[in-house]
Amino acid sequence: MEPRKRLVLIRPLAGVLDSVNPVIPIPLLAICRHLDLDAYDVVIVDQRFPHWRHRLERALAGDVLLVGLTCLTGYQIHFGSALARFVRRRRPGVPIVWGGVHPTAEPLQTLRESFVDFVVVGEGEWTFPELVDALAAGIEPTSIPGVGYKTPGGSLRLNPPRPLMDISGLPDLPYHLVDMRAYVADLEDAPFYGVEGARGCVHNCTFCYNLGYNQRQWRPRDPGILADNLARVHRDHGVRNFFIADDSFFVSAKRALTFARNLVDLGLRVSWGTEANVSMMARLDSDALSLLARSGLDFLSMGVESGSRKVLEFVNKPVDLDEVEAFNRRLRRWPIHPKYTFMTGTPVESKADVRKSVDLVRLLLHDNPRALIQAFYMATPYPGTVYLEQCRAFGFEPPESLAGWADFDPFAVARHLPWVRGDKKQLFEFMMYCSMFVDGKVDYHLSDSLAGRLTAMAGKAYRPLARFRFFHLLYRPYPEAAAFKLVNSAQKVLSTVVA
Ligand code: B12
Ligand code: SF4
Repeated sequence: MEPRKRLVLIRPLAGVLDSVNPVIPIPLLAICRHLDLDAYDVVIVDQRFPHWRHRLERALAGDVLLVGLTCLTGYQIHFGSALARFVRRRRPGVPIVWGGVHPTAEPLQTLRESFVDFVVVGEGEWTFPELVDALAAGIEPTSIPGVGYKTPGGSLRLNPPRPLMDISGLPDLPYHLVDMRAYVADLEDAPFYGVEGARGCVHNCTFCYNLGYNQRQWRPRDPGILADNLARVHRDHGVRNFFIADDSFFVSAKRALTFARNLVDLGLRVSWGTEANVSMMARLDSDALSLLARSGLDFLSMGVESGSRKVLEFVNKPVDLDEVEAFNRRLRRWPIHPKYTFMTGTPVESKADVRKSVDLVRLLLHDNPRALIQAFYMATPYPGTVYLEQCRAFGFEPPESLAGWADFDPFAVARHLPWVRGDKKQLFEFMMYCSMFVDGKVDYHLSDSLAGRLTAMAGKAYRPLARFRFFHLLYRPYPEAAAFKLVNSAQKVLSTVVA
């Protein structure tokens, strides 16, 4: 038998706090689902763990066929680029493949870089194995849908896109390719992200990647297969709390309830959470909500985004604020945490709009003691979104290179947004930072690691002051911002030090 060629797959760090609660590298495991593992030796290197460099160096010393990196827009570009340069220096002849949400949205810009040889656009389950086989056989991937490459003359080519997959029968991730203990060791309370229930969404909020990426098509996995997936992870790895990493879980109420019924029938003592849309949840009757609670549904992350109808209209968010208030009150009967996401910083937003969001948060937290809010992240014009085009009309100019997108993280994007200046900048940044501490989310979501516990303790101590400031919109002066900014500016420094 021929010795197996090695595929080195890297999950770059996505920020200095990214390793606090390491989430299993779903994209990298997903692309190995249909790979011939008898023919290839896969080594996954996760930069969130301290031994990553040693592991990468050892992996690169073998018979390496290619190195693959996954990348979102934002800080992960800093770290991914530094890692790709490192690989290029160590093993100049080894092809480097980039995939993920960012290379999908900006394939040609990504491919232009000297440390990128191929990009995979969209889903990689089939494209990646085909690319791997082509490279192993020394064949140019000119006819593989979803691949971008450089011609020998140096011009950039994008093959036609690959149609979206049918994921109904999608098998479990090949969990054995990572050391699962590293991802579940700290998960006493925090949920394990590592199970996919569906892809896509039927809505088209302007700021979301979905319209471009999933073309508004919602594709579910079979509810029985999904329940069995949870059962296997529970049995084999002792995981008790799950986050089902979807964009929108409850598009089909019938399927969601079948899944819940399956969990109950399996007798699993697990808890789970996922993303949901308030109006879809509000349609469910009491029997349905009771069944969900019995199946272990512990939290629902639901996008509200703003308390201002003007802002909601601008971003095309399908939210009825009266329905949100009513559903939040109704949900009190069940032991389910509603977790609302908000954002701030859109070009049409005034202080009066922000005040409406604050008032809504006060009401939601008051009416349901289990309610939590997500931090008010700065609305970010991600590539491939309609929101980016809306922002252009307000003077925003998108970056023209891969490196330019590295700052496109909610914590760093402000300097690219011409309307976020002076008083508004202070207001929006205040909302982002202060909102992290107004409820119990730091206790609820951080892992049991030392870093997680220390962050939770600091957050708890700051909470009374944060609440007072937040609900009175006391955003000037805001000296605490300096501490947050220090953490952010460490990103760039760290990315140059690590590679
Ligand atoms: C789980 C999740 C998280 C986790 C883990 C993120 C991480 N960095 O690992 C947590 C909670 C930490 C998180 C945080 C954030 N997230 Co998030 N998250 C998700 C979520 C719900 C699932 C991701 C996932 O695993 N999908 C399933 C996998 C299989 O799909 P995939 O990643 O697209 O991978 C496929 C292809 O892209 C391709 N592929 C991917 N990588 C590679 C590599 C190679 C070599 C190849 C060949 C192919 C390939 O093949 C895969 C299989 O088909 C997505 C939404 C979604 N449903 O995808 C948002 C999403 C990725 N998050 C998003 C955002 C904005 C954030 C935050 C900035 C949110 C915030 N406001 O703070 C932060 C910071 C993220 C960061 N910098 O790391 C955006 C990204 C937008 C963008 N342009 O990058 C998304 C798309 C949500 C959205 N609706 O816009 N997130
Ligand atoms: S409802 Fe959520 S997932 Fe769907 S388009 Fe809007 S933001 Fe994206």
